[in-house]
Parts: sequence; C-alpha cells; structure tokens
Amino acid sequence: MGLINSTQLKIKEAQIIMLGLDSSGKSTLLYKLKCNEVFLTEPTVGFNVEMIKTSKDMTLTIWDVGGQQKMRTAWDNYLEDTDCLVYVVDSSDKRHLEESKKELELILRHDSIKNVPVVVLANKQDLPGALSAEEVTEKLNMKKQCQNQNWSGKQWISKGCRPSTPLAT
Ligand SMILES: Nc1nc2c(ncn2[C@@H]2O[C@H](COP(=O)(O)OP(=O)(O)O)[C@@H](O)[C@H]2O)c(=O)[nH]1
Ligand SMILES: [Mg+2]
Repeated sequence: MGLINSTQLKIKEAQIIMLGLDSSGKSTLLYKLKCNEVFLTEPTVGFNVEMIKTSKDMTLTIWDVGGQQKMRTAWDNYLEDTDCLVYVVDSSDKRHLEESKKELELILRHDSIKNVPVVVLANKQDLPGALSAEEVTEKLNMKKQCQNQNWSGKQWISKGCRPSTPLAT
C-alpha cells in the first residue's frame, strides 16, 4: 500500500459551507451541481449535504444549511473546519439585501472563517432588475468588511450565477 501524503489528501478533498438567507437559491445550486438539473425545492429544514466529484478528481463535500431566521443561530456550528464559504445572495431581492449583509457580517466575525476563502454568489441573475455581482458585493460592503477584519490580503470572489446555466466544477 502506498503512503498517503497528507498534503495531497488535503487538496483532494474540501469542505464547503453554503450559507445565505432563505430562498436565495442554495438548495437549487447544490442539486444543480450534483445532478446538473434544476429541481423544485422545499424550504430546507436543517441542512442538505452532498459529495461531488469534480473533473479534477477532487471531492467536494457541500453543506447547504437552512437560511430561515430561526436556523441562522445554528450557522456557527457549521463554520468549524470548513475550507471555503460560499455566501449566496438573491440579487433580485433588494428588500432583503441589508439583512443579508448583516448576516454575512456576523459570519465573517467567526474565528474559524478568518483564513478561508469567501465566494459571494450573486444568484438569480435571470430575474429582471437583478443587481450585478459587482453591485451585490458593493451593497454587502465586502471591501470594508475585509478591512474591518484586517484582511487586506483576504481573497474573496464575487460571481453572478443562475442555476439554469451550466455550472463548472
Ligand atoms: N429565477 C430564478 N429562480 C431561482 C434561482 N435559483 C433559485 N431559484 C428559485 O428560488 C426559490 C428558492 O430556491 P432554494 O434553492 O429553495 O433557496 P434556498 O432557501 O436558499 O435553499 C425556488 O423557487 C427556486 O426555484 C435562479 O437563479 N433564478
Ligand atoms: Mg434550501
């Protein structure tokens, strides 16, 4: 049996946590990634988790945690040991952007998240009036959030998406 190099193991597997307000589209994205199909979803009670093999032979374990207000207190429990945070925003729901921003602020204060990359997904780009990825990250004040946390070198990416188009893994 060959020796397993822990560095190799580390890059072959990643834990990803997907958070965001309810109805931002997390479960739709999860099942699009898993099955390449758009399913009708129900509000998530608790969480969904799927393991997804990528074309680069990596295994991603993606946690999709319910975003309803009463479930947000449990988000902290999922932040330990995560390799990446994907924060999903409904770009067409301007009424809830401020709430989404506040929730993201709370998450980013968490110690476990300090050294992990953050991806902001500006979802629902197909809907009329949806803000662009740049506008969403501006509204979420990402630059300032990184400065507040003394994360000048922190990497964050913003990406517009809609699950009806193929998502590359
Ligand atoms: N138009 C549009 N609707 C979407 C998109 N993504 C998700 N939805 C819809 O938004 C609603 C909530 O999606 P869901 O994945 O359950 O959100 P979650 O609560 O964040 O898991 C569902 O009716 C989805 O069909 C999108 O990109 N465009
Ligand atoms: Mg859901």
